[in-house]
Amino acid sequence: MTDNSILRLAIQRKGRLSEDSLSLIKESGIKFSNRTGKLKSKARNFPIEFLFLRDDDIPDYVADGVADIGIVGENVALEKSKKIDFVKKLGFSKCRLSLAIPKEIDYKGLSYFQHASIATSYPKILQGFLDKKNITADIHEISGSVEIAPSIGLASGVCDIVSSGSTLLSNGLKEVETILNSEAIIIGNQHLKEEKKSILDKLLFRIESVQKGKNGKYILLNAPNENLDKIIELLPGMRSPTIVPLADKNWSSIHSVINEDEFWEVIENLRNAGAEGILVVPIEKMIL
Ligand code: PRT
Ligand code: ZN
Repeated sequence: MTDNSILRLAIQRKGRLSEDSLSLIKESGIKFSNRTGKLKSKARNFPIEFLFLRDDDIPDYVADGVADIGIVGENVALEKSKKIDFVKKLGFSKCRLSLAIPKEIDYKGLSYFQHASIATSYPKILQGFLDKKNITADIHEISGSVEIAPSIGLASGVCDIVSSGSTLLSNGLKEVETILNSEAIIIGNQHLKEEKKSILDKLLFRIESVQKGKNGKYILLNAPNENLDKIIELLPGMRSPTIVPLADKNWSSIHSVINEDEFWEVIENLRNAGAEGILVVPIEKMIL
């Protein structure tokens, strides 16, 4: 009988997802032993158990309920097309699934792939894309080294994962269409018991706090009192900024939180509004 008081999380054992998945768990304050070679581990201070698996197997295990949730790339979750929930995007292991062709070909559009052969490890996602575009192609499913297929005469194009693009380049290929943008996600079993759901909610709350902390910066600055209103307007903050009087009674210190994305623009505007001694510090976690 399964133990409903513990949530089972499947993580990639070794590969591109492993390190960031484990860091996220650690940053969420969950402690566990992670000796290499171990296939299972229980957290010491949170009702969670880890299963370390090959990423391709994780959607199956989650669909079957052997694991309750798992961390995989969206590319793998979609290709396996299992009955699973897409619970949360995690923002790491970003890559794209793209179509690529020999670089000397003058590419004029998707019609290049009409009746062509395409090598890929992602036949389902590719078929779905081609169907939508009314293209009929011959899909060759291969499990690895997809990018060499054109040079050995196996296919006239490939559909593969691209990150920096250097693998395509070194195999004489160029990227011509993006089919999917992917990142790591949490997938979940569709029939989680209430008890497990509430553990998952606690975990998600922690993960969100870590993510918000990463996006936010704590900012401290000094401003002349006559410009305070103008400066406060420039700072979105969590609710409203903290204002502390300085020894010089014409000046105040302002503390707030700003978003990483708008960081440089805000700083520039603050300086123009007379802010001085601007200090920006990272936030470890942010609870809203
Ligand atoms: O052993 P296991 O089956 O668990 O691992 P795996 O070898 O199948 O997967 P792994 O660890 O390579 O990748 C896990 C996940 O990381 C993938 O499913 C993607 O979601 C994500 N990811 C991010 C990538 C890449 N970046 C990536 N660059 N997965 C693969 N690649 C490969 C790609 O296949 C190609 O060969 O890297 C090459 C391209 O990289 P660039 O930088 O040269 O473009
Ligand atoms: Zn794999």
